[in-house]
Amino acid sequence: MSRRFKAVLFDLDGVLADSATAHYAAWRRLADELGIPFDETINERLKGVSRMDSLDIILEQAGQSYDAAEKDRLAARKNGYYRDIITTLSPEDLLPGALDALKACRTASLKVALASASRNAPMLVERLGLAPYLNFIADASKAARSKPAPDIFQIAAAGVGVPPEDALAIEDAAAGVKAAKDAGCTVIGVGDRETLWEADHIIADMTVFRLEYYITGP
Ligand code: B16
Ligand code: MG
Repeated sequence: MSRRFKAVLFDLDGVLADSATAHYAAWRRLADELGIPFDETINERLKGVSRMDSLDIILEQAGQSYDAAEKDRLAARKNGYYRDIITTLSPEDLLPGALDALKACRTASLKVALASASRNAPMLVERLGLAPYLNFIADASKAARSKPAPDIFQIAAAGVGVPPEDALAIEDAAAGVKAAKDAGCTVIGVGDRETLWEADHIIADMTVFRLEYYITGP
């Protein structure tokens, strides 16, 4: 699958940063406070999915319904718990292999964009010291629709001036893989094939990412 890609579009949570564990801890705290069952299987469905859609998935297990104002308050509460955790992050919390992947892209003179469903992406970029490696940040605040809609990847590709067909996307979530595929990108799934079956290629984690495997010469 080696091609002359011109850009690499990185997902954030679960690809560059270990913030998925922070999301899990924050949702778990909220679910425990509400007495709602929550486990790893439900958590997997939240990956790459927007905050409000994630809340709806969690509330499927609740024995009562919540109106829109209550849901807004619950989402804000979870986001407060999440932000408390991520304020403690530093460049040391980049996932293993992530920094090497970013550096390899820069060395190969590829455009690099972030394609994240998180409204907290700018804060994570700052905490993790990612700005010097990114040409463009596409996050939920720039897109009308969140993943699995293709918008965030289309915006990321446009942001670096590259057609999605010439971009390699790297994603850890089923919703994100679908978004990137529907945008027209070639997609590397980081995780397991069973969950990320729609990806063009699967790697277990970023430590085994080798840019030269995907990029042909000039
Ligand atoms: P926030 P990504 C996604 O980020 C997360 O994977 C997902 O679990 C989260 O619900 C979503 O961001 C929204 O995050 O509440 O911070 O706006 O993987 O697309 O970088
Ligand atoms: Mg992700």
